[in-house]
Amino acid sequence: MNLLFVNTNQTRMPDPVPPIGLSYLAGAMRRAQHDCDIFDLTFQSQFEEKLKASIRGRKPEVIGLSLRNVDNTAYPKTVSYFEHFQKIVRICREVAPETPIVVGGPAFSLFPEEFMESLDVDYGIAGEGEIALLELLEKLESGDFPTEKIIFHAQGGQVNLDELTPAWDLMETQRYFHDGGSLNIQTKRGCRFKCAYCSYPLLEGASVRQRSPEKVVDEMEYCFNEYGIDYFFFVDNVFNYPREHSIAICDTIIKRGLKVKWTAYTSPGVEDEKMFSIYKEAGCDALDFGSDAMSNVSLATMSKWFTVTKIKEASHWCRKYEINFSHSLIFGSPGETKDSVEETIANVHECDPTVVIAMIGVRLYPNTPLSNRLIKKGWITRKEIGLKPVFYVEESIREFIFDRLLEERQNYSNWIMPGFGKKMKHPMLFERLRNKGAKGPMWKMLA
Ligand code: B12
Repeated sequence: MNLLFVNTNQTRMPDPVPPIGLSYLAGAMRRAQHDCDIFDLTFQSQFEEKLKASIRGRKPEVIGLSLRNVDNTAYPKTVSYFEHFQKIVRICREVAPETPIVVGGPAFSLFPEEFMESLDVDYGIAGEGEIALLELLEKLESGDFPTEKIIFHAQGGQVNLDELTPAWDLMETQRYFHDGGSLNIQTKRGCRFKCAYCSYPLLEGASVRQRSPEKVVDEMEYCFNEYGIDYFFFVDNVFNYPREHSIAICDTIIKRGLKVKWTAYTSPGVEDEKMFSIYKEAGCDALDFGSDAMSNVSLATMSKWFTVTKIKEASHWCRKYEINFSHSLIFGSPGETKDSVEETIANVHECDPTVVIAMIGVRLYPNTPLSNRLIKKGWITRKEIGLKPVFYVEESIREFIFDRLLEERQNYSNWIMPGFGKKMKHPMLFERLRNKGAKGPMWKMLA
């Protein structure tokens, strides 16, 4: 079939993110002989007329919209992208009223019912798209229109990850690399941890499915040779779990002599000196630890499975092996007190990270253990956890926490607080740095 995918994401903070979901999806569609194109909104501020022209010119049989971010997940300066999605759907309907519109992507997968109710689209696929979309297209092609409007593929895990093939040729890959400082790649799907607030197991499934290290490094080599990409972002929820899998990838990079750098999300729970030393040898430049807190009480209430000791160790090894590192923290989780806040702040200083990314408030998503607990307690109803973002901030510290963290940010240049705008609001500076060839996550350069 003749397909047009639209990457609806225009967020450029902290960096423009190459739409890897669409890249793998289009790769899978092409393998099944579908003819695909991608209309990408990332680099287009005035896109209305161009999108219309693209639909008129291509005359797709199906339009696929990828919805990545519901909002910026930052509090208190929250930005919602819902009206932007509505506008895109309106344009598609206006130009091609008869063409089926299918939506997918992480934003949709988190709120499938809510989006289906509020967007004028025909079908939605929640979860990974490679198999589900192929099945849907087969049905549409044969005129057997499914009665179910939402197809759930979140926990399925039927996609053979060794068959993933990116379709970067359909996008401005070089521009993404220049403006964003890396190209992304995925080595596994799923997350087996049960952090109280987290949506990742809901998005990708609760068990980990791994891609063969050889295939991962084949993809890196391909991107290196084809596009000159020498800096990668591993988009896995937790790159260092399973530890052996991440090490096998590093060993393969080293064995093949691939001269690349990379960054990843990691957990301080799985680590030892050997791991960091191999990471460094394989080109690890920066790690973002999803630590969440640095007080054992707060870690426990968020159902984290590591302690402050492990966070300190991880920080120590990063410093020893000269790996840039950040700790991402969430202040205000249930049970947070002034003492736990002060303990976390003191430990941040002891860990001495390149930066600390501090968020206030826990964004609630449907079906997470935390949301279920809060619904049971009567703090919120399921219906209130919707497209309009809700953040939990522990009542007893609400007054105190904002001023306290702003004080840290004032005194220490390595405190980044996305919910307060400011520091992340220097696009000109970012642009200058990228023009000078700066690679890797922007936070590295903000300290
Ligand atoms: C890695 C990551 C990042 C990295 C990205 C680095 C990079 N170079 O790519 C960084 C740290 C930069 C980042 C930043 C942000 N992120 Co982020 N990120 C992720 C993460 C962990 C993985 C995304 C990913 O690449 N997945 C791998 C690809 C292959 O999967 P996929 O995109 O989901 O695509 C599959 C399906 O969704 C589906 N699909 C996709 N499109 C379509 C289209 C159709 C038609 C169909 C049928 C199917 C389909 O098929 C694909 C293949 O199976 C997700 C959480 C998660 N596990 O999904 C959060 C996530 C996407 N991020 C999120 C957010 C909020 C942000 C930020 C706004 C945070 C902030 N305040 O800075 C920014 C925005 C950046 C931007 N420019 O858009 C949220 C979005 C939901 C929400 N609350 O709005 C998520 C879901 C995390 C969460 N809180 O639950 N992020």
